[in-house]
Amino acid sequence: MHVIATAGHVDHGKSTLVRALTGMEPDRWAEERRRGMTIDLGFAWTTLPSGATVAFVDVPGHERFVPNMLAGVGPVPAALVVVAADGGWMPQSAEHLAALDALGVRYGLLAVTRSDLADPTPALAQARAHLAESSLGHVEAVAVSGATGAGLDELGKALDRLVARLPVPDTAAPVRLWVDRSFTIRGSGTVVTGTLGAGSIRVGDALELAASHRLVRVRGLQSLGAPAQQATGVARVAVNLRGVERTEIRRGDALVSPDRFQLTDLVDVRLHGDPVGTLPPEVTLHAGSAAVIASVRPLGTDTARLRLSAPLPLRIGDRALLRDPGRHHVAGGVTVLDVVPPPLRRRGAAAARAAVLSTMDGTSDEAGELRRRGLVRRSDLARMGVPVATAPVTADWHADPAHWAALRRRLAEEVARYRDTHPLEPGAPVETLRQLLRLPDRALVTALVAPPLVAREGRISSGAPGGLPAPIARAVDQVRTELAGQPFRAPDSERLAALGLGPKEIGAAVRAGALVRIAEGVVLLPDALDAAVPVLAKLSAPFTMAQAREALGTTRRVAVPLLELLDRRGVTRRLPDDTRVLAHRGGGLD
Ligand SMILES: Nc1nc2c(ncn2[C@@H]2O[C@H](COP(=O)(O)OP(=O)(O)OP(=O)(O)O)[C@@H](O)[C@H]2O)c(=O)[nH]1
Ligand SMILES: [Mg+2]
Repeated sequence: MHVIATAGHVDHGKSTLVRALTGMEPDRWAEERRRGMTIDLGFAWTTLPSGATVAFVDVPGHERFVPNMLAGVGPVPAALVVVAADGGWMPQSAEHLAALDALGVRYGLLAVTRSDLADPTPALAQARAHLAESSLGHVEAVAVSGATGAGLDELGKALDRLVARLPVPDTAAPVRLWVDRSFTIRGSGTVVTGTLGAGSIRVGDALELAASHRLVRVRGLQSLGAPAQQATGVARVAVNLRGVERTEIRRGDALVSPDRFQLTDLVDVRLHGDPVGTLPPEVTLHAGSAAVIASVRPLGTDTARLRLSAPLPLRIGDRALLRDPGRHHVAGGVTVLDVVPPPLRRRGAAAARAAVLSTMDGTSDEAGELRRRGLVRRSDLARMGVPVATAPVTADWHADPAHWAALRRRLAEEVARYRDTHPLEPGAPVETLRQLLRLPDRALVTALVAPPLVAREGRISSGAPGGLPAPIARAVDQVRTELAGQPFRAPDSERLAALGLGPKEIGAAVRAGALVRIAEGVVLLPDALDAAVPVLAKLSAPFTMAQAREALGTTRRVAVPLLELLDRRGVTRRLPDDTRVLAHRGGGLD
């Protein structure tokens, strides 16, 4: 299906033409028919000679209803510009064309209507010249009469040529359905309609009410008046929603694929149209079917920051329109450059930001986005409208390579600094490092670890073996000297204190592998456990604790925990009568 919006001055024959083409009544309201004037959007559809289906969004031409017109045109990629042969180019012809131009609509067709009332040639030439200056460019033009039907066949063929040129949207794209109507159907509940630009909606889908992030369920679907299981953009769709009251959703709201759009009230944009400096401080931003007040902060010559009166689901590259409602003036179109722009706090930040924005054009730029943000989650990028092709640094985090390398250097520095200030600890805690590096996730700290750094038990250390502070290393050397020839004579607590080996120092020495602790306050050299085996092997089995203590040349303070440790390691085996044997496991202690 294709969707085309009408455009043109009031009473120039838009609705009459749609009626003649489709046999349907675009003016839905009694008041519209009574006044002979379109007030709100109308919808009608037909099959073209080729068999293609085209739906029309018929807009009002009266200047008072331009906001309605914009709500209809916003999500539609093509336009049928209507000019009356007897009216010629008029103010709303110009305003509607300015709107199409601002939105960057590139596909269009000109119909000169009421050609039974006047020679269409001058109006046609005049209108084509105006259109040629816009984003529509050089378009086909057809003279028609809604009254006599003259030119309608011609127009049908021209419409076929137009729709054949329309770009094919991505059916896998996330859904963003800008609501243009909402109503209730007895027995079904709330129904909303809109123009689906891309992606697919299926019955049963969960969608999000963008403004509130509320999940709603698609209970039923219609397209062109017929029930459907699925609708794929571009399409006119009516969505029956479960879990939402009619009063909770209205024109300007959007139904979106959950988690796929950034809801934002602050955007940086490039302006196409009036110079930024001539914009009033407040304008109306029209995006999709939404209209919100936007305060303008000029940044560069054609870039600005907009603060929106209500958040909208916007993405990088979106086109929208700025209008000064007081002056009935379309100030221009905008291309969204950034939906999560950085705050401008410091002096000179605005100028710096303008320089950055001057390099951006609203196309998805993964490398640029990473460069500007340093670190960002894949899901956040996707919400901004930037699909990610590179590999994450960890989990769903993506990093700018230069930023990542700098973080890696800083991590090494911080680990070294921590070791100097906390010599007794086995490395810097990951959480401390996360805070020092101002990282949003501990997983990033771990991901930054590269040799010679090592991560162990929630800490990062430089990994250099034997990295004991000098006083502890000296004390351990002294212990080694004193234990020479009597490896099981563990120093008593007094001796340890005299050597400066308190619990913390002993902990550090144990972690460094310089001592083994067999009980609280009882330390031996690391090879003592191995050395005990041949000594015990010389005893006749089974042996008692007293025999073992004597053979080892030590006291019960050492012998008891030492044998218990050997039991636990399966080197010795304790029998029911408290004697022991060596387990037969061929030597080694590991
Ligand atoms: N003779 C003649 N009258 C026409 C033709 N097209 C429209 N009209 C008449 O012109 C008047 C306005 O036509 P509409 O179709 O309502 O115009 P519109 O552009 O939809 O107007 P708005 O929606 O209010 O902007 C109506 O009285 C139509 O009957 C035509 O081709 N020939
Ligand atoms: Mg009309």
